[in-house]
Amino acid sequence: MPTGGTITALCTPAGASVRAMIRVSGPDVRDCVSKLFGIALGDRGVFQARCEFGGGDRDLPVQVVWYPGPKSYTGEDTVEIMLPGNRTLVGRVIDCLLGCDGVELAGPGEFSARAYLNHRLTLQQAEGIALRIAAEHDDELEAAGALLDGSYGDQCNEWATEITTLLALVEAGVDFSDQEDVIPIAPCDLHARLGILLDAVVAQIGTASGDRVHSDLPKVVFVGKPNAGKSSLFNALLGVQRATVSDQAGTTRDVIIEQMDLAKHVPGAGSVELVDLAGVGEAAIDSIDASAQTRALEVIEEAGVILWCDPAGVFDAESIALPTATPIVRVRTKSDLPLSTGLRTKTNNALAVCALDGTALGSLQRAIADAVSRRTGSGVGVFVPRHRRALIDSKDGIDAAIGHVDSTKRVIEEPELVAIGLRDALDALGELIGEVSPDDVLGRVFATFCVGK
Ligand SMILES: Nc1nc2c(ncn2[C@@H]2O[C@H](COP(=O)(O)OP(=O)(O)O)[C@@H](O)[C@H]2O)c(=O)[nH]1
Ligand SMILES: [Mg+2]
Repeated sequence: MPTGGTITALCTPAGASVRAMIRVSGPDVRDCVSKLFGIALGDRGVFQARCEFGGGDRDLPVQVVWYPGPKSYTGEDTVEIMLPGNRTLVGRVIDCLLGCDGVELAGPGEFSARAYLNHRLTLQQAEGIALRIAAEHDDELEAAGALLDGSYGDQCNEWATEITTLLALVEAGVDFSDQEDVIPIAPCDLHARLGILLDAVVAQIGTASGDRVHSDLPKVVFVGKPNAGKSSLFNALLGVQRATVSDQAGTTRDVIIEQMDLAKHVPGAGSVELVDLAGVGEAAIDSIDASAQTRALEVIEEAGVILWCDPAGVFDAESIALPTATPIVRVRTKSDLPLSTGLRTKTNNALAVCALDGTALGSLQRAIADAVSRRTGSGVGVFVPRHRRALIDSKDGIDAAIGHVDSTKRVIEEPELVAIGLRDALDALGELIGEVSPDDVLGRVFATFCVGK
């Protein structure tokens, strides 16, 4: 990472705008500003100036905001030059700046990199800035905020502290294994604390872990009364007659799962599993229907996204108990049929679709893609690949550690193996928050565990 010289770049988007901002940062800022604008920079402040181009026959009023180091974004002497957002003018001012001794064009992210190197930003805050700039959705902005205000870093630190503590206790058990009466931590306590940790990390990653899910694809589940048109819509989305459609209530009795690639219709979206179910919310017509309904309710609990199908457009929450945390897309099925008079003006925020002629199936696919991203976008780690990898590695380590703890035993039988898993988990988190030294671990042994006892 190059440091030392003075760098400059346009910080606002290229193109026409009311205002553009050019930033200059580094040791030559004072000289450069005094040469170009005739300003002697003293205390932090805002200066009105003129920038002369070429022979002095034309000049441009600019505003110069001066941030002496180290209390600037980069930690170095910095000015921000405000000028009309015109490509040619911006180009001329930057040319003038580059004409000053020691000034070069900044590389991508170089201002933030300097801020990081000068301890003005943590790595996570720098990532937060990048994420905020690139954010297209509210949840990305929220995640960027959590990186920037440090709350995400605090969270990772808490996990690392807990792992460090547990590691210390487990290693204390190894070191004092010849002393029968010394049990730093009981297997059931360790198991419980690791379980809490694992759940928290898994929630942050945004998908369930290990054997708890068979497929990583989000399950998009069709929910509604018999004859709501669920199976027809399921077939229409897949483009094949997969599920049996009939006007007889209770036709669908099995759980039918098919994969659908949303990317074909929604750029950037992934694949999902469509799950067609028996209708629920009405009295069972026979014992097979009763067990199909019970199974359906179980699947609904596990849904990633619920498509709530109702041809009447009523969406009576009393009729079906739906999980509160799952994103729901309200689908008014059979949109070719008129609504009953009283409901005609009431849309209930539902998406009106018709399985027979394909009306609004594209909108439905986009709605599904949005709901899926809401579902998986629960954690910051989801948006920053480096974090996601580190969190998954950390999760794997905790998983491995738990695998070696038998909570029914009095002592931990394979503390070395537990410790290896915890070390892996800690190393991975360490990548996010900065190194955790072995001294740290040692310190905690003596802080939390009384050897003399
Ligand atoms: N007019 C109309 N009828 C539909 C539509 N979708 C389904 N149906 C009919 O509604 C009845 C029940 O459909 P089905 O998909 O089996 O409903 P399910 O019980 O919810 O799976 C069948 O007779 C379908 O032909 C639609 O969009 N428009
Ligand atoms: Mg059906």
